[in-house]
Amino acid sequence: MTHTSSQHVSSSLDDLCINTIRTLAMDAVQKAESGHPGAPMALAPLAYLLYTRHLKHNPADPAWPDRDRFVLSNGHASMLLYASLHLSGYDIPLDEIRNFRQWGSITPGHPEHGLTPGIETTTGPLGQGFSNAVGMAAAEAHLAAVFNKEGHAIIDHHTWFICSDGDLMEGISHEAASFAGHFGLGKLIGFYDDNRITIDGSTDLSFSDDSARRFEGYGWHVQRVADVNDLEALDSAIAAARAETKRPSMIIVRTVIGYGSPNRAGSAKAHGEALGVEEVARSKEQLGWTAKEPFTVPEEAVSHWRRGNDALAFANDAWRRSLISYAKAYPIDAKELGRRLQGELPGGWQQAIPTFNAENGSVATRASSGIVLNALAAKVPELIGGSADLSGSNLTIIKDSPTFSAANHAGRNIHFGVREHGMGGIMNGMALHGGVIPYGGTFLIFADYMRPAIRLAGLMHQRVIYVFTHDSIGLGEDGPTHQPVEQLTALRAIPNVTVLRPGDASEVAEAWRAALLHKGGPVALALTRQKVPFIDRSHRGAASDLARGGYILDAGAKRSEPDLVLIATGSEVGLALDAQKRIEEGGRAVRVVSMPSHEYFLKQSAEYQASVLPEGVRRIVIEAAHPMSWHRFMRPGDVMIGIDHFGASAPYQKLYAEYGITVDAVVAAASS
Ligand SMILES: Cc1ncc(C[n+]2csc(CCOP(=O)(O)OP(=O)(O)O)c2C)c(N)n1
Repeated sequence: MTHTSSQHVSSSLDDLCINTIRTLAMDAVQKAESGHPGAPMALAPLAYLLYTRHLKHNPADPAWPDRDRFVLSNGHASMLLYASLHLSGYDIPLDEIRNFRQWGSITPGHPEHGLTPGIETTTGPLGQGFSNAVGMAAAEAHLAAVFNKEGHAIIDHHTWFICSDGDLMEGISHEAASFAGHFGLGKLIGFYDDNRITIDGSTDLSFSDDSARRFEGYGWHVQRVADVNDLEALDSAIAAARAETKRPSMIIVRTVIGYGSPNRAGSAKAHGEALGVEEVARSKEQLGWTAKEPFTVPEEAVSHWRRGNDALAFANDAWRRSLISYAKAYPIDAKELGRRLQGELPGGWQQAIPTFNAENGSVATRASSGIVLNALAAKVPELIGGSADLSGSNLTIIKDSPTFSAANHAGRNIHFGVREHGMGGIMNGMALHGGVIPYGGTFLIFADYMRPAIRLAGLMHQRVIYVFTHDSIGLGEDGPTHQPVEQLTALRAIPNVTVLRPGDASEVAEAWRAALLHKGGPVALALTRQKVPFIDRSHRGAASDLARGGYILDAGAKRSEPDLVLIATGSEVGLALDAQKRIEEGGRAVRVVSMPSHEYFLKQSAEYQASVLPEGVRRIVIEAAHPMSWHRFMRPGDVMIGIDHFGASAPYQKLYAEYGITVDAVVAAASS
């Protein structure tokens, strides 16, 4: 939205609107006796200005696809958002503000995506929101490049964010900012709340970066505003930021934390605790707020906040009309865009999934993954992603697509650079934006570098796909720094994260199918560097049973009820089949269960689970990883053949032999 200069002058009505945020923040935190009043009180003018004059949004239709995205990266200032959204007319009743931070409310301590209308992403862990905003801007740039036509800018919105000292101290903000500068995300506009206060006190204690030069160094367009209360200065900085279309913009805004509070303003005491009843009263007095009742929302403030809502609704309608004319001129593109924005997969995509045989299937699972990804990418154009500088190892390149670059945002191969954490946050932002399904690769060991973003993908139920290769000591010579041990267990421990460790090429194909069909959470593929044998399934369980998480791969020569079950994943499935043969030579009935996913298996009925893993039958689990996540499938007397110590630098065959992850070890355990 552009606005005439007559609106730029701060009026007493503007002040009333701004102070309504401040008083709601004070009151809500006071009532909850917990929360963060300082940043909302400081940033109220900026939020007011953005929501009423600059954001292209429609409170009546929070899901409008071409809306501007707004991210409050310093999510602890959530009351800034809740108050602004309430005052803008989003469906957040005042009672919800009264219930700030309470059980069952839609106003939790930190903003949560999917819970509250108008909240684009879950923020709180500092730095994550920053990277989400970068991902949203990347998705917008990509979709605009793919779908916009001459005279039809059907995807054309900005991504705005506010960040704080804490966000800028966190390393992920460096990764994401560097990415945004390099890839020329010109419709990304950020504000840095330069209040020089963190929890411990003044930033003098720990932070003396020259943030302006830092962002200039990334290739951002940087401006300063000396006082957040100067709406005119903010407005003109925003106009300049909009005019800059090739570079992301950062506006460094000087604020005073706890603005309005006579005894807390400018001090760390304003950051994260209620002001106290008396200080709230004093602050209201200082702000010229006359109402005595807490949670007072003056009618003039509401109507002034919403004065532009008709125009916003009209803009939303105009976009819908432009979509109709786009559909007339470009019916195929319009249908495709609609499908992608709905998150629906294209018809017939599953037919693209290749099948493997003994000739082409005896390869590392990372190699079969690269083949499946390329076959899928041809049919699923919303698959877009890459690797954190390991594309040749992760095999994540889509061979017939160009590279995503500042000059060509239509490319689907994203070189995330050596920025795993940034990649995780950017992927979350892309998925949240919609219209794309992001994937990103690195070595499984470096999942640790992106773990906070993976956790948020789980929390936000986002469809992102991780391609984690080099998934065990089986990577060999790179040694213990690169050999994952506890990572599978650690990923399995994150709620709503699905880990798939396929055992051969056929399971890899099924793992990708499952990853694309999987809605409501991230999927992590764990893939080998080393070759694994193709598994002949003519007399065995079908790879499609991967979708059940665990299944009877080989019922044993006798096909009777087993007296021993071998459970294995990934590269250890072949080993289990070899061990089965040896143990059965001794006359026993041995079943091999392939268990590529704990999460899918635990979703099956108790009957199914018991039919695969019969109670009372001894189990040996084989996985070249830490045993901790397997204990729930193990009973007294069962054995895990795994590894609970760091690996070493040597050829992988030697490591498996030295650490006792061998057929002999399984045979020995079977008779122990
Ligand atoms: C990754 C992470 N570490 C620590 C915290 C806890 N925390 C919340 S706010 C904050 C710092 C507050 O300073 P600033 O970011 O400047 O916010 P302000 O004081 O301006 O509200 C910290 C350490 C967090 N939310 N996320």
